[in-house]
Amino acid sequence: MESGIAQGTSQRIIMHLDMDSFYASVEMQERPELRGKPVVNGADPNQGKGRGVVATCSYEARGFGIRSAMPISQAFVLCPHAVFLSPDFPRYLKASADIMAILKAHGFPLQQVSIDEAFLDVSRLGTFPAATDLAVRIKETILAHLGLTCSVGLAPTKVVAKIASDVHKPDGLTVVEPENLFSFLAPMPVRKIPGIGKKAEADLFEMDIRTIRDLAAFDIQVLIARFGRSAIALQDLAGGIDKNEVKERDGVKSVSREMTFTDDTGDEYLIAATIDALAEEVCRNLSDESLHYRTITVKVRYQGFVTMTKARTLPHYTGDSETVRTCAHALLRDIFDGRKIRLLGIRLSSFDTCDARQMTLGV
Ligand code: TTP
Ligand code: CA
Repeated sequence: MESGIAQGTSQRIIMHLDMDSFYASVEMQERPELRGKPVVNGADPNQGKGRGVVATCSYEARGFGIRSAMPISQAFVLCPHAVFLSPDFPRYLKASADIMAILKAHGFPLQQVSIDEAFLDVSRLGTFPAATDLAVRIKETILAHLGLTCSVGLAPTKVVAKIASDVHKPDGLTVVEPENLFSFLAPMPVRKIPGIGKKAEADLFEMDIRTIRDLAAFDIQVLIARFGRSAIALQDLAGGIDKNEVKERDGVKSVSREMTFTDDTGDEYLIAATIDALAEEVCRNLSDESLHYRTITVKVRYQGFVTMTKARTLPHYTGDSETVRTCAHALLRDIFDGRKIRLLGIRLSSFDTCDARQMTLGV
């Protein structure tokens, strides 16, 4: 029995909250003169000769056709008079932590899924109107405290809540009650289903499957022959079936922060700055019990998804970010082999949960 389910009903109510143009909005909040302007956050455009990509951009910049992950040189061509800013990760990590604290304060199971995105299982509220009221209050609180807007989806499943939060961006609130679930999903392009990327979309197009309705109605045996057994889960999602629960983090035994780079990077300055920011962030709001955290683990995921971690246990851990920072840099030096890095993470944990000499390789 799931803890979040309202008594006497099996109806789940999942909230997905996603901040609007997150990095750009944090910048615009702190520099009001940028509001209303096209703001592009990412690599240096260098008058159109810059390498690297756009991390994100304001909605005004999107009006010029600029998008995340687009080459910065292309963004410059589309809107040369945009304000181009390089990312300031520590600020975004701080805003992220503040947002998650606001969400957590409501006491519902919370799963943070990225720097600016989280699920809440609010089934306990019992009805969608009550959940909608909460969503409005959360949006107001985030706006009042941080000056940032977000978009929220409410639905009976995680996947649909996530799709819903994206429908009326920015500053949206989209509610999909169970009786509207299939009519909401059916006309959407298959690409809206998380996990369906460009490649899978192209494969589905070849089979003349374009909408979620097409996918839901397609012969499952043919889908399995093409995509393997994962086709079953895929077709379930298309039919609105998704039993995934909101998984709370294990906040007692460890605390961790990770950052995925926009572009896999070998830039040692950026890597070092990210370690600094992660160390700072992972030490924020540590409670007394976290003083048991003596093991520091650094995780590096290289291009190609090979992941390495290395941990060190300190004799007397005090929880200060300087200690974590220094130790994390040393650990990184041990495992960094010059390949481009996709993701960096730092984890603090108790002695019991981690072998001090641990070194793992995984994919
Ligand atoms: P997203 O939530 O995907 O995008 P966003 O918040 O900027 O805009 P939206 O209103 O559409 O939600 O990503 C969150 C942050 O993650 C984003 O502000 C910057 C960063 N990011 C990158 O660095 N590179 C990327 O390719 C993407 C998609 C995001
Ligand atoms: Ca976002």
